[in-house]
Amino acid sequence: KMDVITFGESMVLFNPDAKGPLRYIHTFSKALAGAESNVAIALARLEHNVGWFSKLGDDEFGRYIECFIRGEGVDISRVIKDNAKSTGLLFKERFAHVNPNVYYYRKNSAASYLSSDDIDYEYIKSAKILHVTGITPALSESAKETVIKVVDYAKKNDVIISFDPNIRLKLWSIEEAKPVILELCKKADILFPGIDEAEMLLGISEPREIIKAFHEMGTKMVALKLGKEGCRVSNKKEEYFVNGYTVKTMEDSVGAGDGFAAGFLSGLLKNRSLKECGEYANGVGAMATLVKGDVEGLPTYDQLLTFINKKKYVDR
Ligand code: KDG
Repeated sequence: KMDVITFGESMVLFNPDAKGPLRYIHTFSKALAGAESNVAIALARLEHNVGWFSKLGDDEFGRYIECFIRGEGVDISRVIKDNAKSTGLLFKERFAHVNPNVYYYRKNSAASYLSSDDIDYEYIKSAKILHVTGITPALSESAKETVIKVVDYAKKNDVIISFDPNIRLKLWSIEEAKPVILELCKKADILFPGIDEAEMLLGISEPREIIKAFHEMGTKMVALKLGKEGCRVSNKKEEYFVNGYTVKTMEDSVGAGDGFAAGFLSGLLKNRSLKECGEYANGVGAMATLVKGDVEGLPTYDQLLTFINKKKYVDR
């Protein structure tokens, strides 16, 4: 049985080698981006059985993505190739005073043509947990329909639904996003909202009230991300605030949320207490920010335990 299956668009990320407006940038480093594959890679490093899929162009960028994700030990057997479409790209633009700015080149990408006919439903059924994000329904009508259909199917077959709202206002407006994301929040067994996202969705900013509102909607477990403060986790019966870990130099905040989700899911799969799941989540999220790139900083299980002070660090 697969521990976690996830799907969603992965893209080739071009990271500028210097700060400043892209028109003055001459060199970029190639890397991998995509919220769902970030979660898959994080979970694979934490020793879980994970599958990820998407629709890729039959091009060099698609092959790069496949090789990278397969190389991390993730099952990519359900990846679909579309030889008439291209793999999506994204460019980051870095400045000293704000989070990185992102330019997407993903309109009409292969992944945006993902449709419910592409899905291997037996594969979905073979997972303990299905993880999806609010990025996929923003890509196209067919991608939106696919996420909803797969979630409904998984739910009917007793697969646990994990959902990260991941609201991307460069892909759709809050008016378009809100009803779709809220529908998915209701279906979720485990939900990973950021505090700002919760505010956009519910119009509430107090963590306890946010959690109460999501539970009333039907969500069983909520791990509310509070940035560097940490998180508040609840399963209706128990609720805790879990302190975050301070990092001295944050290299790249992108990917922290995906690390957080993976850390939490890993804790659940390892039968840890709710509070420990929150600690794993905070730990993996913080470690993701230590290295430039979405996935390069993600820890192995041993590295995570050392970071959260549950294991002694041996340097030589
Ligand atoms: O969570 C990180 C993602 O946002 C990043 O990898 C790019 O998937 C991406 C997106 O759609 O924004």
